[in-house]
Amino acid sequence: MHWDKSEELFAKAQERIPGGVNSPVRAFRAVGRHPFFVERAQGPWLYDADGNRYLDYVCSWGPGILGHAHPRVIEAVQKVSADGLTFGAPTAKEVELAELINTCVPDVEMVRLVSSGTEAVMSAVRVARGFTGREKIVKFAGNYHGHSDGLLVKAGSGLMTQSVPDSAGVPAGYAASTLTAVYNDEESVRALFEENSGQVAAVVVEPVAANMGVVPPKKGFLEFLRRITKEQGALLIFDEVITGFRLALGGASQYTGVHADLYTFGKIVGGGMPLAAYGGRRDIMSCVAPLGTVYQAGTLSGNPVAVAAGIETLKILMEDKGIYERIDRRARALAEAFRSAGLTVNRAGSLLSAFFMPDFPEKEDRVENYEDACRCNTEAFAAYFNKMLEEGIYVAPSQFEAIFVSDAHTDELIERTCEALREVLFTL
Ligand code: KE4
Repeated sequence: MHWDKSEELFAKAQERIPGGVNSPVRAFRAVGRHPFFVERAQGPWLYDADGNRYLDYVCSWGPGILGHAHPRVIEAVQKVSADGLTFGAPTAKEVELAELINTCVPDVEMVRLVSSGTEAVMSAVRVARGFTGREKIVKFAGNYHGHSDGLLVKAGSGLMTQSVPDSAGVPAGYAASTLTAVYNDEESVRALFEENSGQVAAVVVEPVAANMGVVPPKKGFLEFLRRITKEQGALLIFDEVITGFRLALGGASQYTGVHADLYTFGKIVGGGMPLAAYGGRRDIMSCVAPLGTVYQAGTLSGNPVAVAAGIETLKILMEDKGIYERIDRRARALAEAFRSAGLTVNRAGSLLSAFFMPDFPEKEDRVENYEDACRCNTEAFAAYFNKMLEEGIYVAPSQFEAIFVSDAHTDELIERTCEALREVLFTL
């Protein structure tokens, strides 16, 4: 493979765009190489500017559950675009998408469409504060909820203290209202509530974590979060930007049986277009302006083109629920191939991560929280990533991202991937 055209584009891109990319992870810095520039995609395939073809397991970080450029979604977008791209006024299609979301996730009695996952989570947190009249938010180390100031934080020094900014430009004051607990550690949550009794507006959690690599909740953990938030008068927010419509048509509440008060969605709900959403209990969402006093707005919220992509995607998922059995089965086959090579694998449905732990391949290990995940051998991961790319297989360019299986990854392609994995992993 060669990447001359991508190199040329990357040099130009870096002149005008910070790091040459519009989102940091795309710069491939974690895997020690320059990014390829994508020209087009179809089904499970990405094609780059040099004509290289890759089997895509990033799926644009999740939206691509149907594979790229699904004909029905493309047709819906083309058709609706001809009638205008944006009106800044309500449309029937927004109501249709809101009703489809409620059909899939009945807990979402009312929903607000926005343009990114960041905006969805930022808004849900503001609503939780407005509804409860409380200020503090509990999040978990290793969970990512977008780049709003109050959520770009990490655990402060020492135990159970306030969080500190995890980015330049975030005022300490913003971070101070966010408390950071340990994923899968009930005691760390209990202690924060005891230390901040009556002050916690909400716990925001990835019901299956996928931003420290995939880390599923331990048995009883989500049920515990549901109980303690109810006891403490705080809300439970499921950040389902990744898990929504992926773990099941009904997302994490269907997959785990645990029901939150507010949910955020992104990625799949927009069918690959810039559309996300937050919603939940009617009494809580009734706080949102103009109905209530919590302000949230957006010029392109509910954009008709994005809504058309979202509607068509959800309709396809609703019509063919066999999709979930297929993508889960294929992800299971991949997980087994990684495990047979001695990697530590976490999987939830069609989401999985293979961790290069220090004892790889001698001993299998466990990754149950951010601290475990940080023990990974990122150099070994980078070597694996680059060898897989040479094989024409594109996995996420970071140990702390997930592998996403789509319905376009046929059984034959999965088998081909497992063969490549075995070859690559045994030569590492
Ligand atoms: P966006 O603002 O990137 O649409 O969504 C933020 C977000 C919120 N919540 C969760 C659970 C998320 O995973 C994300 C974004 N996911 C990352 C990938 N892990 C997006 C990729 C990127 O940052 O370029």
